[in-house]
Amino acid sequence: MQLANWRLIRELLLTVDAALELVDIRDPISTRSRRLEKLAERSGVPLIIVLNKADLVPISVSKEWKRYFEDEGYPAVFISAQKRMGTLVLRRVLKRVVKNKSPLTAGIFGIPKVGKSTLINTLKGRHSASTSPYPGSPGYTKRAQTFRIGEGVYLIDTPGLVPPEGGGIESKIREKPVDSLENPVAMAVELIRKILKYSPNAFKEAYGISSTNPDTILRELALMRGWVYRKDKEPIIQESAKAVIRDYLNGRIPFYVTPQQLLGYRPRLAWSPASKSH
Ligand SMILES: Nc1nc2c(ncn2[C@@H]2O[C@H](COP(=O)(O)OP(=O)(O)O)[C@@H](O)[C@H]2O)c(=O)[nH]1
Ligand SMILES: [Mg+2]
Repeated sequence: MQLANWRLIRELLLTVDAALELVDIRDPISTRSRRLEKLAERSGVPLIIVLNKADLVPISVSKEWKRYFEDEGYPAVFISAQKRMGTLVLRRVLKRVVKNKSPLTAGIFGIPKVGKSTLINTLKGRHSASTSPYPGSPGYTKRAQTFRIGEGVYLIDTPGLVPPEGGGIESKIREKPVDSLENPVAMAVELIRKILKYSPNAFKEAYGISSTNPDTILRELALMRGWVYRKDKEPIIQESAKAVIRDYLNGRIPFYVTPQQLLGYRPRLAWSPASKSH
């Protein structure tokens, strides 16, 4: 993973017409970067909140989070980069925020594991033959790649630029590749507690494990998978800890939070046909 480079991010923000901030819709507050948002604002660049992984939450929750960010003043869309859902709406909102400027270049930002690479692949897939480098300033080209995702629409990828923020468990598990995490067991225990708080049946559904004790969950998962020490057949919980973190990031453990649960805030959803809807 590359180091955060705010100078480079600032340089990129000066180059693009709009910024897409990808967040994980299962917990958008813990996966956003307020520092990026402030920097975009100071650079005068419109920033769209892109709530990704919407295939993992009920549609009503997606609508609530979209509304929550709109109430904060951001254009917001929910998508599933993996299931190719919502990408037409995203293109439409992008064109709207740049007032139909053409050609347009948007930067794609977000902390690790929110789905930036997946989104780029999905968007360029429709135009697979037409990816081409963007003739931009040479300063960022070492790290940023540009893709053409449609007629006059360019997307700049920014791999590894925006660091996780806030210091909570969502940032800790995204700071490094899972295999390099220094204390995966402690992190998995913290993650399991968070998941169970909002999703009490998560581990029953994901692994068939009914226990709600994090240590028991890790032990049982290791035994189930045959991750045991040869000598004494004791479970290797470092392995199950890493599996839990990976499965969580990949969406294999059912979990999400609502604005109401997290912030005590219930966005008012407008249902009338005249209102803006996704
Ligand atoms: N369920 C689901 N998983 C996704 C989606 N987009 C990305 N992922 C998964 O999230 C993980 C991180 O995605 P990646 O594109 O590598 O994130 P990046 O680090 O921001 O580039 C991968 O396991 C993806 O398969 C999505 O829309 N839905
Ligand atoms: Mg990536």
